[in-house]
Amino acid sequence: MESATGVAVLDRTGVIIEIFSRHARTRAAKLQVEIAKLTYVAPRLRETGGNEDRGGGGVGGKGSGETSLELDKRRIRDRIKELKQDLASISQEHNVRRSRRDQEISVALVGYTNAGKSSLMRALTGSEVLVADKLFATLDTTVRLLYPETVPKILISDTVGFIKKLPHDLVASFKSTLDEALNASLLLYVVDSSDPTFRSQLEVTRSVLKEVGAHEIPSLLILNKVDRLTANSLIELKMNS
Ligand SMILES: Nc1nc2c(ncn2[C@@H]2O[C@H](COP(=O)(O)OP(=O)(O)OP(=O)(O)O)[C@@H](O)[C@H]2O)c(=O)[nH]1
Ligand SMILES: [Mg+2]
Repeated sequence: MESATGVAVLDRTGVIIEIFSRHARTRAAKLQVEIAKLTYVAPRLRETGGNEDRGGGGVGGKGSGETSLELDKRRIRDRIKELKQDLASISQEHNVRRSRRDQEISVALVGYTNAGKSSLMRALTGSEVLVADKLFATLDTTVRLLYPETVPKILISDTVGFIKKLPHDLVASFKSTLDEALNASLLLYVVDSSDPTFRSQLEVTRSVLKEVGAHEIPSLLILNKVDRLTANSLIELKMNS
């Protein structure tokens, strides 16, 4: 396909990493995208038996003057190690901030990508987080106070959306999402109720969170985008959920 079309051909994981890459703005997001690319590319080097030019760019980030496969692999390993150290120091800062917030009541918005988590974040906190009709618009968790302010104060966190059939440990932002969720006093599972597959999307979110034990945390189901439903399907939804 690549030689016939002259463009890079990616599999599902490759496409998702590429989307992440295009949306990455912060240092943490960029670091983890590079780690994911390299982690994903390294085993593929073995499969294809070489590091030939991939034409249209895409996932790769090949350096110049790489000659042998072994050398490439060693360089990739070294680079991944270096990037992970950088990222670890950033997550350390996040952990310190999170532990300072330990005494506070916190609510985490979790759910499938594009469900409307950031829109709800805006509505609850009045903050200007990015909302977009895209997969993975949000790549970093954001924490803001519920507004108007309450006593005691309540913190709301917007997190990275999940998606089916993705090895979630490939991209570190999922780890910070999971940490955020684990630390929350309440989870709001946001679903796009106008999507016919919302039940299976909810299941993806639930099962990923269950893996880290976050299913023990009290939660509410938020049926979002009900304005897109017909009156009848809304009634049906109310009866069946
Ligand atoms: N019709 C309708 N659209 C909505 C609603 N809530 C959000 N949207 C739209 O859905 C799209 C995705 O919204 P976001 O809030 O960015 O979704 P998200 O869950 O944060 O998505 P990611 O950060 O990409 O995982 C945007 O185009 C929103 O304007 C709603 O209640 N009704
Ligand atoms: Mg978002």
